[in-house]
Amino acid sequence: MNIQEAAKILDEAAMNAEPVEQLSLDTQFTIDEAYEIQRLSIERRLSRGEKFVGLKLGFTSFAKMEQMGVHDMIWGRLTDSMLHFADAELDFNKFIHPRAEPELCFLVKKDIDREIGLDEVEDYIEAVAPATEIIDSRYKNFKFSLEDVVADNCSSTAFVVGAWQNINQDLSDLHMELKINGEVKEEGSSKAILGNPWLSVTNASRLAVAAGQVFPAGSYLMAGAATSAVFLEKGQRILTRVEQIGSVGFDIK
Ligand code: OOG
Ligand code: MG
Repeated sequence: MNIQEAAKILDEAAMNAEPVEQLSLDTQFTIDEAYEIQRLSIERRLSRGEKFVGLKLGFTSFAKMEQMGVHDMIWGRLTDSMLHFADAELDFNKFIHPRAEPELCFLVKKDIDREIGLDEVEDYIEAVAPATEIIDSRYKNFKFSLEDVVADNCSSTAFVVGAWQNINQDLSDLHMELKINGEVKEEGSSKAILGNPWLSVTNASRLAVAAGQVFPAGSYLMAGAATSAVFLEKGQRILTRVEQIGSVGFDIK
């Protein structure tokens, strides 16, 4: 397949909020090629003036792997056009079929340019915040293979970050919930994120740095969803609450 052409198709699908057929339906490509398509599609955004602001991990929880029928951790790139803060208003019409998931976001303190271990994460991370990721697969019916979703930058479209909190607390078993219009739609524990969300930092350092993607001081790392994702509709208020860490809400207009 033509990797540049694939990157263009996915980039334009995101820009126009128009879904496309899964790339894997008519051509076979490898995971390495999928990451190259992802890199090139992000290059297109950067060349239009967007800025790289961090990374996300996906399929760090069994709930998500089961929901989407895939079985491997994946990572994607975040740009400033995806970044929002508490009480943001997001425009439903900019999305194809958005879904929300409750997450934790880490703020990088020191450039992560090599694989780091669990005993080092506190030297590299400044703070943690409650966050919601909005994913919006560019593929029709939100259906994809692992290679498809990696090429599509892991369905990244937006993320909403709450107030930063100190990291000197145990993050391994915090209750997390996603509320829509005041009603709990999904709930679980931060344990669902790889058994311990700090492992998202070590895994991101392993995967991204091996692929040549450093994440600098000041960048964000979305740790992956603790629960399945929920489809969104116009007019909703979405809130992620994490025990001890706090809440973050936004509106979809
Ligand atoms: C892929 C993105 C998965 C997560 O937190 O597990 C993800 C998708 O489900 O479309 O962001
Ligand atoms: Mg996610």
